[in-house]
Amino acid sequence: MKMTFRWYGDSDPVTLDKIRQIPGMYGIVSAIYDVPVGEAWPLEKINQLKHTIEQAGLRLEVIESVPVHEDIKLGLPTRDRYIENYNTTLQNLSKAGIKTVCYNFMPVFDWTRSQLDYVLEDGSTALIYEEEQIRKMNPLSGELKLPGWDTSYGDGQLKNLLEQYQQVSEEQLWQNLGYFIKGIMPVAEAEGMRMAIHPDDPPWSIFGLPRIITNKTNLDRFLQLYDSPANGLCICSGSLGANPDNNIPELLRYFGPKQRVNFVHARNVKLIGEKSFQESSHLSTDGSLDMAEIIRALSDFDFAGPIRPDHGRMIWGEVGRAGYGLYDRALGAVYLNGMWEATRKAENKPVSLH
Ligand SMILES: [Mn+2]
Repeated sequence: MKMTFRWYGDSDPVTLDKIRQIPGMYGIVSAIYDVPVGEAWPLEKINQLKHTIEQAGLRLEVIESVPVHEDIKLGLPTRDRYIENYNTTLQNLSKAGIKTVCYNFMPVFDWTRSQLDYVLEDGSTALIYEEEQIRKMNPLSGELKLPGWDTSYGDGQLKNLLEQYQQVSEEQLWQNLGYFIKGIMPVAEAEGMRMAIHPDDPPWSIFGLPRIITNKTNLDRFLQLYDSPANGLCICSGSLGANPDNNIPELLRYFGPKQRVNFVHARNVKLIGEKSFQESSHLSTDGSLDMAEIIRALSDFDFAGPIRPDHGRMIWGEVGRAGYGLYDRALGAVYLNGMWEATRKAENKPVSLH
């Protein structure tokens, strides 16, 4: 298990120098943020990012994410050009020595929450999702104010996009995903890369949009689209864990030995009702997930890949990007590393696998 930390680039108030001081920190998860979605990432920009991270004494271990253009998800004829660009990006990343790439296939909206600064009992703030609040929002009203959703679309564009998705059923989205996967995996495989699809967050349909990367059955179906270790998963415990039917340790023990767990997001989530949850600290006692069992499951198949603490609360007066402050995520990283060490030593297995 390699502990990593997400970094949003030079504008991130959580600097690389700070990240480096977190005990047991191995690498960085980052991306190029100033290339428009769908265009190929130039090798120079990738090398520059890599250089900046290495100058700080860390490694660029994972790219999260290379976003997938909506035309690919919609299955439009223009998708071939975007798939070609995607492959160029993968080849350039590979040239720079980066082999793990995370992405998702959620239509229009990435992770979705109803509030980003919900005050928990201890005075910290966290992201929460309440289905009732989300249901009240109508994205077609043109007045959608979705917390944390960075709108790069004009009003008319969003409406247009949502209307286009009215024609896309879950089955159609599977077809479009299959087309994309078959278009990129030969390149990823040839480059020795390990792609990691992030589950939908939350793992159910929102605003009537189809969502398919949601549970074990669908993860299995996804892997069958292209049977190769290059075609793998990011098991995000908080995303999948928002549905109590998803047993995260069981998923890890099922997909891990098949060499399909290419990246792990470890975070806890506290279920507070039907399709509703609060993000909590990483500690098992604070949420609904057994984090120790998740670590044991990773140890069972000697997980040697990258893992990162996922969203954290805002604590100790920190301000910044919701979910991505320094303190609570650093506590999460140390907690996860501590459990890994204890688990490995109890099992007489090597702590370090790299
Ligand atoms: Mn995640």
